[in-house]
Parts: sequence; structure tokens; C-alpha cells
Amino acid sequence: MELILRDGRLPNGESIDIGLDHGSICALEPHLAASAAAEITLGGKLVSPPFVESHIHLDSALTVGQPRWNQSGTLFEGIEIWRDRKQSLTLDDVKARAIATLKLQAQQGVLFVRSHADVSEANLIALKALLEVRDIVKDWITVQVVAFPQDGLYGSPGNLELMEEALKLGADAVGGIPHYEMTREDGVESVHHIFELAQRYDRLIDIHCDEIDDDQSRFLEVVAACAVRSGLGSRTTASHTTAFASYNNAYAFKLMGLLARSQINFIANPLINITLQGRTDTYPKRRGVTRVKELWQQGLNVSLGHDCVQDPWYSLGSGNMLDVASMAVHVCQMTGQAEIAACFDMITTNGAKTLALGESYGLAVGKPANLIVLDADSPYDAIRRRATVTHVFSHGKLLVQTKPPEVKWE
Ligand code: 17E
Ligand code: FE2
Repeated sequence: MELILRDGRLPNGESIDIGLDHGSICALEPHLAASAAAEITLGGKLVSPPFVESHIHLDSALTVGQPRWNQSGTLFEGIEIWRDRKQSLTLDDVKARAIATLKLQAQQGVLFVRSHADVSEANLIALKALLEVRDIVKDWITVQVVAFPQDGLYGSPGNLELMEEALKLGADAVGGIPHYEMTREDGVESVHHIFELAQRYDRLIDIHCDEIDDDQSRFLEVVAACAVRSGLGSRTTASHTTAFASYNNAYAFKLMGLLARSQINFIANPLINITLQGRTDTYPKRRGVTRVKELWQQGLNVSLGHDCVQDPWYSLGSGNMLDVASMAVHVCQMTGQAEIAACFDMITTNGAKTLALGESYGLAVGKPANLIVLDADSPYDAIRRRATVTHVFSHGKLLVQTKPPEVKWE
């Protein structure tokens, strides 16, 4: 054994010793009798599988203020600003910002990332850059790329061809934005087309779906129906779905039955949707985050994403998944003990399920040794204090170490 981590604590509270060898977890027991070349004593600290960032736009990350700041704070002004900024994208520009963002994430315990790449521009620079990045970083962080038609699949002639080209180039998932298409009919048609493409190219699906406060934006039911009919439920994700928070309860109740049948995944991005949505409201002002608690209670798979790090939609963003989980606890009112624990699952195991990582994710003997240690004794403690991730192990190797802040009273 190359390394033993002693006296850690799993998210479920169990004490654990973990043996690492040749990039894999080779032992996992409360008290390991064996010894190893190197040992680290964790003193009861939380050991978790890595954080999963299931939804981020790496192509626009770190562009805030370019060429201007979002004054209205709306999704639509963000799209306009990005349309201007993306005219000057180069491969090097996108790659540098994406890798800087991935490093920010990895040093805070994120080792699995799903990024959207805008495929609305004829040169497909954003997509090509992120596919290159996926390869450049693969030894220390796993990146999935979604071909995302930011301006709509039917927004301009040629967009459909660009989407197909993106899939041929190797995008992992087909994206969409039905609520932004010119008409409701186009939105419905786009969802059908996305499922056809996913089947034809054997890819995952992750659709920006109903990211608007309009209670009549009802593309989620189309996604769920397509998932039922195609059998692609577990390979399908509906991101944002903020309108679900504005639907009347009678419709929401009916929809929930269909969602349960479809077994699709959900991603909420509470940091940004609490700021983007509700902008046309006076008071009472809507929160604009999807029904996370109710989806979770229904047993559906919900994960959480950052969505943005300093871009036209959100000038903040830290790369810290505990910020995301903390915001979900607040906005979704998931303050019960089991609910806070569920929010930790939403940035770890649930995210892994959304990304369809399968057996390669998790803490068990024989799995790749990807794990993090936190300066906390439980998921609750970690979220409450946004605890420092002190150790990040990727494929059995220590990738980053961070010391928690030291407070000294005089
Ligand atoms: N694009 C979009 O349509 N929605 C978002 N939340 C972001 C980009 C960040
Ligand atoms: Fe997004």
C-alpha cells in the first residue's frame, strides 16, 4: 500500500481508514491493521468522494464586465452581452479561462465537471476549445462537454448544422434552450430534435429548460414525455427548470407524476437563479429556483451547479460547491437535518448520477482513488462553515493541499 489515510469520517458518520495503492482504493475499514509507506492521520475529519460540478459554462467564465456589466441582472441581458463578447473568442482565450476556472474548482475539491459550450457561432470556437481542454486536463479532472445552442436551435439558419457538427466533433451531450426559441412550437420541436440527435449519436442530454418565471413555459413536460417514450430517462437532464416554481400546484402535482415516471435528472443553480429570476416582479418577489425539495421528496435525482463564475449572468462565483449547497439550503428551505445532508449529496453522489459516471465514482474498494478531505466533521458542519477542503486526491495522487485559516486571539 502506498498511502493510508487514518481516522477519517465518511459522510454517513462512520469512522474509516482508507488505503490507496496504484491509483485505486485498496482498503476501506474502520481500523486497518496494515501499514503503508506514508500515512496521514485525519483526526476524525470528513472524507468524501469529490465534489461534482454538474452545471457550469466554462466558455464564458471569467469574462465579467467584457464588454460591459449586466445592468438589468436578467438572463436576456446576459445573453446579449455574451453575444457581443463571443465575437472575439479565440481558442487560447477560452482555454486559458476554462483551465483557470477548473483549477479554482479542483483546489476546492471538484474533480468532475459538466460544462456547456455555446455552439451558436459558425466557427464553434467555444466547443473546440473545451474539447481540447477536456483532453488537456483529463489526468487530474474529468470534464464533460454539452453542445449548448445559446441562441436557440432555430434562432438562425445553420444552427442545427452547427449542433450536428459539434456532436461529430465529440461533444458528450446534446443541449437545448426551448424557452428561448422564437415560438412555443419551435421550443417543442427543438426538444424532439434533441432526443433524435441523442439517439442517433448515442449521447447524453442536458437541456436548459424553462429558465424563466413564465408559468406558461412548459417544456419540462415535453422533455419528460420524450424521455419516457425514448427510454432515455436516466441519460437526460433538465437544467434550471425555474418556471416549475411558478406553476400552479394543480399542474405541478400532475407534472410530478410524469417526472417520476420519466426518471430524468434535475440540476438547480440556486446561486444564480435567485439573482436572475424575479427581476420583473415587484413584491412579493419570486425566488425562481425549481422545486428542489419536492423533487427530492419524490425520489428524483437532483444535483446542484454553480452555473457561472464571473460572467455576464453572474459577477460572483467562487468555484466552491459548499457555497452552492448553502444557497440551496436557504432558498429551497432545506433546513431539516436530513435535508441539509441531502444538499451535500446534491454536490457529490447525485451529481455523479447526473453525469452518468457509473461505477468509477464513490468510496469503495477497487474504485479509482478520487477523494477529498474537509476541515469538518460532517456534511452539515461542512456546509454551515463552508469548510476548507484540505486534501484533494486525484487518481491516488495528492493534487492540492490547503491549510484552513488560522485564527489567533491576542
Ligand atoms: N445561458 C443561459 O441560457 N442561462 C444561464 N443561466 C447561463 C447562460 C449562465
Ligand atoms: Fe446554465
